[in-house]
Amino acid sequence: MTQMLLNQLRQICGDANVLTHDDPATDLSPWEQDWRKRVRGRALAVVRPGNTEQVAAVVKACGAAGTSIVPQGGNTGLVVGGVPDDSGRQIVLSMTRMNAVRAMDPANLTITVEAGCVLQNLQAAAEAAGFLFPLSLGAEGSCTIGGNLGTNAGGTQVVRYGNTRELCLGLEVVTAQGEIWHGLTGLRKDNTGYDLRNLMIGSEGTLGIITAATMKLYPQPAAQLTAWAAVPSMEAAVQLLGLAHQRLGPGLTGFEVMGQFALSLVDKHFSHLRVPLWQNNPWCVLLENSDSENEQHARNQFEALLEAAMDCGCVSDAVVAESLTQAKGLWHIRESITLAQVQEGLNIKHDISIPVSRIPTFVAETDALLAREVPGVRMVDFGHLGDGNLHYNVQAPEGVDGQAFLRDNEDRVNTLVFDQVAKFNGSISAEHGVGELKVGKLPLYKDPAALAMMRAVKQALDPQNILNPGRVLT
Ligand code: FAD
Ligand code: 2HG
Ligand code: ZN
Repeated sequence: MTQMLLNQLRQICGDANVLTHDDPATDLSPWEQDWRKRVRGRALAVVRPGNTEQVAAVVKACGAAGTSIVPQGGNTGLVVGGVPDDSGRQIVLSMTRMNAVRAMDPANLTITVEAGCVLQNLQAAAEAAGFLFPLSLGAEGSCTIGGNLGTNAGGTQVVRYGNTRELCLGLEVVTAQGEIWHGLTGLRKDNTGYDLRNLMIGSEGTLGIITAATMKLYPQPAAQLTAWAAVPSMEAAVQLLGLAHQRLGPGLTGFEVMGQFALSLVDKHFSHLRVPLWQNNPWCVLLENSDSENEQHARNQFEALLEAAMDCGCVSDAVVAESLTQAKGLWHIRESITLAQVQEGLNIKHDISIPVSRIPTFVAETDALLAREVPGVRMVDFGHLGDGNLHYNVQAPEGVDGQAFLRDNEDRVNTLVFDQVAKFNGSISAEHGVGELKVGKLPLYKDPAALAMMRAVKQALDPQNILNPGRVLT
């Protein structure tokens, strides 16, 4: 039966695009291991379709054989959602060969790309045509638009442009039955029934396989400036955010907060990056101003904002990047925190959202609870403060082995943090998704009526449970 399925898959996609463990020269670990190296699965095969019809035929063949499918893009997900389990019976459907830009419609301000298109290539295609595709995140050199849609990724421009969902106008999807939904309309208005596009986005490969998407384009800003500000407290950071909204309006395209310990890890592991102002300040903020007039206008606005912020005491020191290279350098420091944390050792990640106004109290209270529960624990706090989204990550105490720390503490640390998140009316996953990592916790924190509707949707669209089983819902 298994051999019959593999033969069918080879007929559909070609021998070279069905990789199995039978060939000792083929290393499947890039598809079987998650980015954080927390889980190593074992696939029956890695299948790499080249077009939508092949995806549909693969799904039909797998459905007939009762074999489940794990869709995968760049495999940069952080919640164990895109790698197979260890049964050796699932196939990984790698979308990376489907990476074409299919169409550009400048008048409609849209671009249509295949799901395996790497985010950076989509940004570059938009730029080459004189437009901006604003989705931006640290993994943009390897994540794909299919994975971004699958997880409804956020990133650093959400404060102005929204999550991936807000950037999408149409989808092409292969259903669990192997049918093709041709939904690449590019329409900004369409009230003909249930919103299937938004249902698919953020479903983490459990409801359908996204094969292509029509995404929104924006005019490029006339000028873009970046500032790095030291702030004396999280309260001050929130105050600065309010001022930035007031003074910059829609020009505010990025507002990131970074805690001192998070920056110290970048300094320790990537000392060549020259992190500014971190040593004497508990928090730093990275702000971006995208101006529709010109650079001088942007600079004047920024300087006026920082002056006002210093007057009211919410900024203690600041630098404004003098060039694009300097600005990129500042962003690179911000995007290096995740990698610096990897260098420091295994850690417990929390990707949470809380109403912005309540973040300072949340952090103060939860830091104190954690310090009492796990003495010596080191907090790697950073993230998208403009969206109320914190990466509230917990690193083992100095000198404690990461593996042992996770084994002894992960569950109770998660429970402590998630209980606090619930108390503050927040979400236990702001932008990374649920995957397998949070699937056990979701029923404890999601509204029961919402959870029941989610189960009903899954049952209706994928009654055989062949699309990414065990992720999002169990
Ligand atoms: P994968 O990891 O391959 O898959 C992710 C999920 O989507 C899986 O459940 C998979 O089954 C599903 N999927 C993949 N392709 C499809 C498809 N075609 N159809 C249906 N389902 C599919 N996330 C943020 O939101 N904001 C950030 O700022 C951010 N920064 C990151 C920085 C780093 C250094 C890293 C490593 C990750 C970061 N992420 C961030 C997490 C990650 O979610 C994103 O990188 C990205 O959205 C995942 O895309 P991918 O192509 O790698 O997807
Ligand atoms: C980011 O904002 C990513 O850099 C990764 O979402 C967050 O490493 C993390 O916890
Ligand atoms: Zn993030």
